[in-house]
Amino acid sequence: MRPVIGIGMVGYAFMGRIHSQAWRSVDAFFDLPVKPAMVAVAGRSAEATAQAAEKLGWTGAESDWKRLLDRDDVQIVDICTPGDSHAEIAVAALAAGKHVICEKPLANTVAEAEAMAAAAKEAAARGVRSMVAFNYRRVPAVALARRFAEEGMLGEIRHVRAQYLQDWIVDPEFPLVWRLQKDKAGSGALGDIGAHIIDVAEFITGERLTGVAALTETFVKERPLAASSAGLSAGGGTGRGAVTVDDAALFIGRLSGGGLASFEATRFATGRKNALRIEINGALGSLAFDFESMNDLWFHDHTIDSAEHGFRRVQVTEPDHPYAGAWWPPGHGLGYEHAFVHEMKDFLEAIAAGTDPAPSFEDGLRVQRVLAAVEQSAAEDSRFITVEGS
Ligand code: SOE
Repeated sequence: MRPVIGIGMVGYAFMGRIHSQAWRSVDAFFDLPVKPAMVAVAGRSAEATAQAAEKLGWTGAESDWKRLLDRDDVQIVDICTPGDSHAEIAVAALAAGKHVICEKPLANTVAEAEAMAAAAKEAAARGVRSMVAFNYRRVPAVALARRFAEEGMLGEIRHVRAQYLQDWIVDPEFPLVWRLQKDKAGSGALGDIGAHIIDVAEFITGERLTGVAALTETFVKERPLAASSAGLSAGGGTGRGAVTVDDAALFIGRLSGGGLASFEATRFATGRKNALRIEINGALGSLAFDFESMNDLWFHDHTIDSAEHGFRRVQVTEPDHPYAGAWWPPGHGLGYEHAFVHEMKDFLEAIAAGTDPAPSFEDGLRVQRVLAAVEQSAAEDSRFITVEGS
């Protein structure tokens, strides 16, 4: 009999739904050393939380997240709330001896992220683990890209070209949901989706962004107040309010290995739905990935005869590819939700092995420092800003 590990999740909107799906599936597809139990979900309204628990597969419901910390049957706290509550919940949960997985970006400010990283370090000394949920690292093609880079197939990295393009708020009448409010979300496209491409770039290359110069813009400055919101759809109410975050962020940067990088995060790329794209050019070869074709990784081997040069499509659906073998027969492919299952698998395995999972809160703090440097640069006429701690 494997030991049971109880999970308490905070928040049940878009991220809570997908984390629930991951917790429901992970034990069915991976051979885990522990058995996850979906003990309880916490939210503010008792009635709505009970309904969410029933729908999403949680045994219990709590109308105050603090009650999860008092429960002996909860060993993991999974934070799926907007960024303004991450620090408070994570620090309290770690102090209560709960392992913590927290949605990205880690926090809304560098100060909050520092407090979380310090709490995580102190907790790790007591065997309590923490992880920030940068899910795209665990898309098989992205994990394979890292493997290629680690194996030296790219050689010295000269360029990273990363984009995260969405278009869900192009309509100026789309309401002012929490992701468009600085006090709730910290920043806009920058923190929400720019954070992902910073993490993916650093993950694949194993390098750090050491400094940036940036431009940000808010194209639609005022929107209808939100009457309701679910996932990325929302209904407008009466009255209007100011958009207090960026709609788009562009920045260039230097990599710790000497390469140059460019990043673009926008919610105004009409026709691009969830295009997380990255191309990396090394001295020996290049990689290209686009989440809109997430089962493909494109690889160019620059060491072969130039007559055969060109990008080759690797279909990342085979048993030898990261995570893929646990799922369907070769060639059948995966979707958005699978990376979250992989995240839970790796987190549970690290807890059982007594090792620190990645990305750590320290990694989340580093991304936060890049976000802060981008904001500072944009506020100072694109002045080049050195990333703190790099
Ligand atoms: C909204 O922009 C969002 O849901 C992000 O918050 C997620 O992190 C990303 O995976 C998809 O887009």
